[in-house]
Amino acid sequence: MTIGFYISGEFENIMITRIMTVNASLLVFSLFVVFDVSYQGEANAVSSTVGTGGNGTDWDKYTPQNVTINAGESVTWNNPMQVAEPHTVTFVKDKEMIPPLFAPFSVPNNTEFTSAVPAPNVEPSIIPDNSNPNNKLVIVDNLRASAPVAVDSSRTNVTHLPPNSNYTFTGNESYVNSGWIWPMGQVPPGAPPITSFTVTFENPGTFHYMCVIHPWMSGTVTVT
Ligand SMILES: [Cu+2]
Repeated sequence: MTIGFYISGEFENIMITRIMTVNASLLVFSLFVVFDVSYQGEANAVSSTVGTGGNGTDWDKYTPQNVTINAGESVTWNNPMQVAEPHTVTFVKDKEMIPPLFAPFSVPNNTEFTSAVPAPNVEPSIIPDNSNPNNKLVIVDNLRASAPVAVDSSRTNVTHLPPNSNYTFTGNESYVNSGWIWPMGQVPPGAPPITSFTVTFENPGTFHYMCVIHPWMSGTVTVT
């Protein structure tokens, strides 16, 4: 890797994207190993169940893709896949709120990173911070993409939800995410144990959602 790559801002962005992509699995695994999470009970009032992903050609679809319910009812998403591929259920009010899976954060140059997992082949992604010579950039998992979270309409109030949440959705939120939903029994060691997400819809409307891992996956909930 040469310093020359980082002179142009555009090249830097390309490199960041590339590094983020290449190191995606490794970083996620590392972070999941040190996550400290707790369980919440499954929701009891459920009126619809939607599969996130399936098998064969349905692996990147929500089934059913569109559901219609009454206000006050709930939808529960699970992951019926036979391989350990996660999906998310993510309501995004506008495109700016689509979260990157990884993001660079600036830290002082003397910041040291010590691996917290016994695996021998891990290393943080660190590149120069061209906007501040005293700092460097470390590329980390974006919690907003990987964990259950809700952000209000002002984008300033962030609520971190427990795994397998039952979230009550008003429809005004700028962002609501399930976190990575794994198939039952296939949550990787140390990952947040998320195998479902339940949303209770308070108000009528048509609500679109997507998967942040596979952004071409989409579905709708129509509340009458
Ligand atoms: Cu997906």
